[in-house]
Amino acid sequence: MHIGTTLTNFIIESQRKFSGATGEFTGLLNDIAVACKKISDLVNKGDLVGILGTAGSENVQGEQQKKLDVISNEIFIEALAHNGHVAGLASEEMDEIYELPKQAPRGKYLVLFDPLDGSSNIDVNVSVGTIFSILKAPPGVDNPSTEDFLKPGTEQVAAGYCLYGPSTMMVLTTGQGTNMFTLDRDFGEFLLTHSDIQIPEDTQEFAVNASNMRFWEEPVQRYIDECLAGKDGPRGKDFNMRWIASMVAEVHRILTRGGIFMYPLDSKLQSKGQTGKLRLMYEANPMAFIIEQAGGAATTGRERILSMSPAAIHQRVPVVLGSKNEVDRLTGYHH
Ligand code: AHM
Ligand code: MG
Repeated sequence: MHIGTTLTNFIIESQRKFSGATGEFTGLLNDIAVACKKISDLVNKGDLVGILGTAGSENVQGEQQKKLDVISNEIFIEALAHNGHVAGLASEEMDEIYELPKQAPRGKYLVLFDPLDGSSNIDVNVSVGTIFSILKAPPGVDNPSTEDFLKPGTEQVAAGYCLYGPSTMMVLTTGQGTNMFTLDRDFGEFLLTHSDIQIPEDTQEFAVNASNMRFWEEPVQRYIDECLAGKDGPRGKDFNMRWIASMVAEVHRILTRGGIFMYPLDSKLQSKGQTGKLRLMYEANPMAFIIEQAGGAATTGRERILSMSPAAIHQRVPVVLGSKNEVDRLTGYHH
């Protein structure tokens, strides 16, 4: 597809190959793009429209002030629940899966999303993003159950994220490579700006929250120690480090110039009864799909993320993803 084509046109063209395509998928991605454009607009306006700050606080009229991640969640539901493209929704911001209103037409997809990932960055004007994962809904079921959402990542029909950075970008995979679109604000369309991204297999850049170092497991300690030892150590090269604390921005950097990102299991998380920091269904799975489709790898350190059998909507998993040779090395250290 030629650079500059619109997201909508790109999807229509790629759907043409499927004889059974009804246009519903195109409609769904359009709904998602609309939601992301609205969130992008709010993120850009920031303090001008009073949407920063924590939920629970009150404005001068005594009204509840909403945090941007709550508003983003509402924007997503509003954009998706009434158009007949989905049968159910699940979000980081909702404890239970979202059942569509009775009168809303049902569609054949399920969407899981993190409406605003990296929320700790909102108030300091650093990049945040939206992550989404699309699954097939069970046919003929009006109100899919939680179990219907609990499918391994290999069953994702599509996955993507929208990065609200200096420019707003949508990155999408439908299982035929990973493509990047940039929002042209003048005419409100996402335009294809990079097609078929390939992540370099090797890298000299890692991303990890190093303040957790003393809580890591031995294989992660070893891997990072070796990177830090630089040219004179076993790796024989110097490494650079980045940590934005926004997974979307981190993954975007890796797609652009390679690198390894990890949020490994650590004893601090374990002491809180957590099996990782990031969530499998709407963070790890969609990002793993995008990364694999760009030639990278994504594991928990022990197993491939996309092959995991999920047990709960908000299940947490350790995440290691990015340049293939580095992910393989760290995964090898765990075995
Ligand atoms: P969130 O969904 O509450 O925003 O948390 C997920 C984010 C990721 O984007 C990022 O990689 C990580 O949490 C940052 O964690 P930390 O605060 O330990 O740096
Ligand atoms: Mg998140």
